[in-house]
Amino acid sequence: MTETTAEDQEYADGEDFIEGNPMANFLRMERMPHIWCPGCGIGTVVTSFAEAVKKSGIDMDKLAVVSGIGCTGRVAGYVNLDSFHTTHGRPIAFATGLKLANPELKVVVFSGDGDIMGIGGNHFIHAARRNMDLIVICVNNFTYGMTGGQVTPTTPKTANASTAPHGNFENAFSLPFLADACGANYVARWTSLHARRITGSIQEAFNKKGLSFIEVITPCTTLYARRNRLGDGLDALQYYHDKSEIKHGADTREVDIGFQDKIIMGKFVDRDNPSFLEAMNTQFSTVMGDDYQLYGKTECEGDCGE
Ligand SMILES: Cc1ncc(C[n+]2csc(CCOP(=O)(O)OP(=O)(O)O)c2C)c(N)n1
Ligand code: SF4
Ligand SMILES: [Mg+2]
Repeated sequence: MTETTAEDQEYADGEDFIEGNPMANFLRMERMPHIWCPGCGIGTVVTSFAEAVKKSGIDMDKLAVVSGIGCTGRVAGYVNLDSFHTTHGRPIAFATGLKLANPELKVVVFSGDGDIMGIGGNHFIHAARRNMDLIVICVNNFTYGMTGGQVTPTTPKTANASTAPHGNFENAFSLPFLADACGANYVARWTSLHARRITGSIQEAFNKKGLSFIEVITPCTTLYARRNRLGDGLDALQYYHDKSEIKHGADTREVDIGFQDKIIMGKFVDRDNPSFLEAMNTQFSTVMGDDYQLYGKTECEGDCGE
């Protein structure tokens, strides 16, 4: 049993705390066990997220998680927050509505590569273009895990998939490049081996305005790894260990990932361009002057019109 630290105890909010499981207050324990396969990395990303929530001291009543459909989409059902398990491809659209209806909320989209970059790709590029005040965590396992291992927009070239039995020949999206090019304020990539780095990035993202995008490369052991004869979850972590390199500030045009090739990771983009809410307040204040009441004041601290 894990030892309970003073920090855990403090976080635990009294009686609800289940001794020995420092994550118990963060999770809907009644929904355990989860559905994820042995060696799957999604749980690691959830733990890193929980750590970030804990360390940042963010008010959990002001934090919401939105997922689409897929193995990663299940996250929304397991976190003990206001959370929404929406339709496949639509979590960013849903999250945008949530944020604009209640700008006080920190809204986190937590979903898969197929969900956010395949069917939901259009929502992603426009949210990034608008620099919408959202945190988007994309669990990139290079496949449609839940539905049987089909090719996604991030499947590396030559990799085998159920819809590419002779190897994928399509170009893959490089997600950090896409996010950067579309206008996101913060862009980072890690693998699930780099759990503390993921936590650090999420903590940073909590303090950013505009769109923060965090990609986490993590194995789908059951469909992607098995089909490509890459071993189990531990073998995936070994690959991440051997082939990853941290390059903060790297040019996102140069961070694409080939099959079992090197993985460049780090914080690539950290800028403070006006977020959607800031830009809206600036424009409307300029046009309407004192007749305009700033919307979502916490976002712009009352000086958006300057
Ligand atoms: C509109 C719609 N299209 C297709 C599906 C079927 N579907 C459910 S989950 C999924 C794949 C999810 O893949 P990804 O987002 O990468 O998540 P993962 O399972 O890999 O974590 C698909 C295609 C659906 N539920 N709804
Ligand atoms: S099918 Fe893949 S992504 Fe889904 S839980 Fe299993 S290992 Fe994880
Ligand atoms: Mg996926």
